[in-house]
Amino acid sequence: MSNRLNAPNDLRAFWMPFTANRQFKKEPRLFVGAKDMYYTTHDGRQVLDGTAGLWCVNAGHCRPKITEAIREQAGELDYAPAFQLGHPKAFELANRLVDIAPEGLNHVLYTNSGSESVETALKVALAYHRVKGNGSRFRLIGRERGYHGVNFGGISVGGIVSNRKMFGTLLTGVDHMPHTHQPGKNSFTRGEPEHGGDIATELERIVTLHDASTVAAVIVEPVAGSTGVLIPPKGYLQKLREICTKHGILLIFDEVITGFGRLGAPFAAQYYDVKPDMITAAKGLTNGVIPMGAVFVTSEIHDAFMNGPEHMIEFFHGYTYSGNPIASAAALATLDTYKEEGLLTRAAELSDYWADALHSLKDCPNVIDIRNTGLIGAIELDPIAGEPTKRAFTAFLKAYESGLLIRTTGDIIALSPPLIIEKHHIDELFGKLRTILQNNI
Ligand code: PXG
Repeated sequence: MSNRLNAPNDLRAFWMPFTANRQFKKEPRLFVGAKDMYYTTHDGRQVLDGTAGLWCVNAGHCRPKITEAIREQAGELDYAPAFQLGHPKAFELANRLVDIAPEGLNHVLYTNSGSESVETALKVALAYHRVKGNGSRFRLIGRERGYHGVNFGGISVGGIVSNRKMFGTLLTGVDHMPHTHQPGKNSFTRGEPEHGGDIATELERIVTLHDASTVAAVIVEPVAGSTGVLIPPKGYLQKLREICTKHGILLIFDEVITGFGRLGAPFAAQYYDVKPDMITAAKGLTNGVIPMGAVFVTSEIHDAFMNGPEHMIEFFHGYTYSGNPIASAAALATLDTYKEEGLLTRAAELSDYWADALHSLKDCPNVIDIRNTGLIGAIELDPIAGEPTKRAFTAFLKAYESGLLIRTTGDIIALSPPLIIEKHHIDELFGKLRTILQNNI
């Protein structure tokens, strides 16, 4: 039986997210199945997943334990009110999460996405200073080219122009550090670039400008993902930590992409050995299967709220689906799968092989930079004059036709496969990509 039967015949009603809707609807690309490293398309082809869906399917597709946990939970307890009531798995999960988080990040708030995790963390930061008697700390500092989801707080501290420019004044009291990309100086670096660590001192300048007493928090992605993979230069994150500590500013790592093993440690904070005051997470938390996010906070932050009359709500924030039973069950099964298969550290074992294969594309036409860390890779292409993004989008379409899923942003190809990837998949991925790039797209 052909999988074509699964194709819908009218695509108009769904206004698709971050998609060239008209191009897509002329030439639809639909997935109808997935298993481990491969998708099945509506026309019955296998496509190697070079991106773990959207950086989220870290354990690979349709893993039995996760599927079964969801099935069971749906039949046992489908929903429990999230406010003033609970269910056991949300607590069990929080304990399991804290166990793998950097030391000291002992408490978890649940959300339903990376965007909501960011909003939650920014609100915790503002409220924390207020409950500590420092209500004048209202400023939030992000970074150029940062991606923190698509809600108003996230796009305010974010630094991706096309995600911001349509949406009015955004949050007030926000400033941005410069990004760390130094083309030319750091081109074709493996791992952390040599140059640019000193860019962190720009934070000192911004803090001086506004006065530290007005600054609540700094938020950065340890590795900037969406903008096209910018690896932190040597010493950069350490320096940010120093400056924040010196001035009593909270440091938030947005680990929506880097969390759950992407770099070879559970979190980038551990990989880079820099401890933030909060971590935002989502995606790999449930292997992308069910929407769920989390914000990790230190005991110091949590405990600051635990005062006043005991019958009072301590923090006026939360979602109908915070810690949803089915999402909690999926997350627990995901953590089991990660543990049983050693996936939270697997990227460390494979990263040299990955980096060798990735950097071997250096000689392909129009490749102007290649960068990597853990199981992340980026290939920056020279834009076609007057037609930015077209070269990479063409590569994306050709890859899809040839049975390979890649992500592109601008003229950058970003790769982030499931952490179950084997060496022969890495060979298949870069073999296909070489053929595409050599054809002078
Ligand atoms: N923070 C970071 C660092 C992210 O990467 C979000 C927040 C928002 O998460 P939600 O779950 O609200 O989408 C993200 C999401 C890509 C790509 O291809 C990246 C994301 C989402 C979709 C595509 O780079 N990052």
